[in-house]
Amino acid sequence: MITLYDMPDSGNSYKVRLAAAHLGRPLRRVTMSSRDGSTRSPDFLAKNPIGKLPTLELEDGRFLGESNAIMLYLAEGSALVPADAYDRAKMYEWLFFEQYSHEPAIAVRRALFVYEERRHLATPERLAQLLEAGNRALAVMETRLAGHGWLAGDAFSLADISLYAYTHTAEEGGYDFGAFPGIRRWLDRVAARPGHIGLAD
Ligand SMILES: N[C@@H](CCC(=O)N[C@@H](CS)C(=O)NCC(=O)O)C(=O)O
Repeated sequence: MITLYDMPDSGNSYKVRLAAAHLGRPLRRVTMSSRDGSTRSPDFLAKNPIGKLPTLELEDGRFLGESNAIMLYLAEGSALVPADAYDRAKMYEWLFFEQYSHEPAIAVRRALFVYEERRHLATPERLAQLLEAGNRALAVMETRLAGHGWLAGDAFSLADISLYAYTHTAEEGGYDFGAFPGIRRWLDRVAARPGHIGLAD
């Protein structure tokens, strides 16, 4: 069976578990933590040189890092990857957006609130900068979701799974969905999909 090295409270790890649940792919989970130094151990760095979770171990012993790359590997040939070339490229566009413009603000601001050991990094300037950057990302999503059911093409795809992972916890980071009704409705639609699992599942 494929093994997922993951961190229970991490949206990046959750993405992979959510995609696997929708695909009906069982995963053996090895739970790790960024707090105990295990992601910097020589043993783990041999699996993934950047020392990050999630990391996937294939049945033949090869490894794969980066949450969106892992999802793409697991979902290849499935309905979670649009068959149409343009829709597929739009899905990739959202996956790159998620890593460059969304997660670095939304996930990081939430972490400053949720993790005790990060509180000292939560200066007013940093919080304001992350709020502005995160709201900009949420506004981009709202523009799409105000008039469409899903992010890429007309069907639920990896784009929705990837962006759901941290968007659904954004309020814990102080983001207000008041100006983003399309995102709210989309979050409900994603959570209502058959096969959906929560962050803590
Ligand atoms: N771009 C990576 C980011 C992975 C990442 O930052 N993982 C964090 C948890 S969310 C981590 O492994 N932290 C532990 C550490 O850096 O030691 C991905 O999408 O997988």
